[in-house]
Amino acid sequence: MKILVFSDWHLDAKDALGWFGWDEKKFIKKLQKIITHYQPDKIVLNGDIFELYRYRKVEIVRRYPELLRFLQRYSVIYVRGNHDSISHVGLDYYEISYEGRRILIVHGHQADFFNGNRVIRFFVRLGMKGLRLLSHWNWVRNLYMRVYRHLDTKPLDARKENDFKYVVYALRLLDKQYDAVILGHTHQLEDLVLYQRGRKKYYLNSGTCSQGRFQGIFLDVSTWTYALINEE
Ligand SMILES: [Mn+2]
Repeated sequence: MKILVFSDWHLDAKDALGWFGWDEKKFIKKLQKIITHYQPDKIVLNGDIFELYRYRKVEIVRRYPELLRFLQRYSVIYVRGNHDSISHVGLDYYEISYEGRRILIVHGHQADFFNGNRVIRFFVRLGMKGLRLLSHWNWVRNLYMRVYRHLDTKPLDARKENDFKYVVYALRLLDKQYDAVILGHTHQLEDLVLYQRGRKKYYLNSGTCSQGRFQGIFLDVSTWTYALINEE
């Protein structure tokens, strides 16, 4: 049982506020290469794949027809994140039980007070949509890009920003319940190996494929090995 996990693509409508930053064809090529190399049984898209804070789903689907068609050739599981929590497709989390091991794949915003709160998410979405309406003004667009860039790179300096809460969240789930917990949300590719009563357990984070990054997690449940995928 082999899985590939990706998250936080933030697929957009290819406008000035877009955050995905990949040429569709190049991105498909990259995906194809990774899939050929790892031969996964399943691909899990672990949240924030669609940027629904700012766009309607149909606008995004129209802009990335080849990518979405490409994904249909594989066994793909969609898990919802905070940016696509209103999506009609997708699960809140995905669980695998295989050969005595339990794996949980969940986006991770549940660990964060602001993003985990449905009411706050509603107002953020409202604000983002409003911002988009005003984005034909240069200064609004520049302000937006500055704010978003700040938020996006923030978790890279985790020690300063106390993003330890995601590790703590994962550790709680790993205690007794799971053998591996895979999150996204922080845009920070990371791994942590721990041993509990002789069991080797993993906390993994699938990072992001936005802004020219290409990150993800490969997990082979049978051999109990994993790999961090991190390419430009
Ligand atoms: Mn998120």
